[in-house]
Amino acid sequence: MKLLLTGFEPFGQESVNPSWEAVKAIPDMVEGVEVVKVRLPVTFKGAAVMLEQAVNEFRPDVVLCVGQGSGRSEVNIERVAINMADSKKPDNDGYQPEEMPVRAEAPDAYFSNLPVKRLVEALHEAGVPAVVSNSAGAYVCNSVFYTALHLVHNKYPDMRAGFVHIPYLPCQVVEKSKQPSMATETVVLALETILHTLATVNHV
Ligand code: PCA
Repeated sequence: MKLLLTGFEPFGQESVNPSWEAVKAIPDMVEGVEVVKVRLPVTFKGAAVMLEQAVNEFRPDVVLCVGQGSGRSEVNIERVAINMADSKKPDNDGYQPEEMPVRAEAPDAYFSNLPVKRLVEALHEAGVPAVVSNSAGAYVCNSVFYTALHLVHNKYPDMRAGFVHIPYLPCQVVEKSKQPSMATETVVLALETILHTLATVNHV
């Protein structure tokens, strides 16, 4: 199996993005799974282009994108990507879309074709707090998730694609009262558990 695993650069006031910290810690080969890692920009246009290029180049069996989910307290396995870019803050290019489609003349939404509930169960068995999430937001993460599923529906029907939002790192919440966080080692365990589950569970 070949896995394209993506994380993001930092954005907003942050100097680190927990998604890239965890993604870069995953070995290039895990239990016979070849892992290709890509760090995406937090830009609506650039991230989608880079993701599509990486998929075209590496032809992965699975694309798993990981992003910082500010305020989230568990690993969130996202169920649905919406065709909506609507941002309260500019991206790292200074671009701030309002109610724009991610892709023109494309469906309103796509469901992840990963076994989201099975992944949450596997994470619980591994001792990692995790839930299925029904919204990936309408910022860059959702756009990347939608782009991956658009590629599944239009170009690579055998590819599987999913998105995982993770909490802040502890170092990011030192001065953010009551904000949840999760250590990189726990997120790494979560990603390895997801990988193991996808490599061993065929179709759910
Ligand atoms: N989280 C943002 C974009 C990049 C990231 O790590 C989001 O949830 O859209």
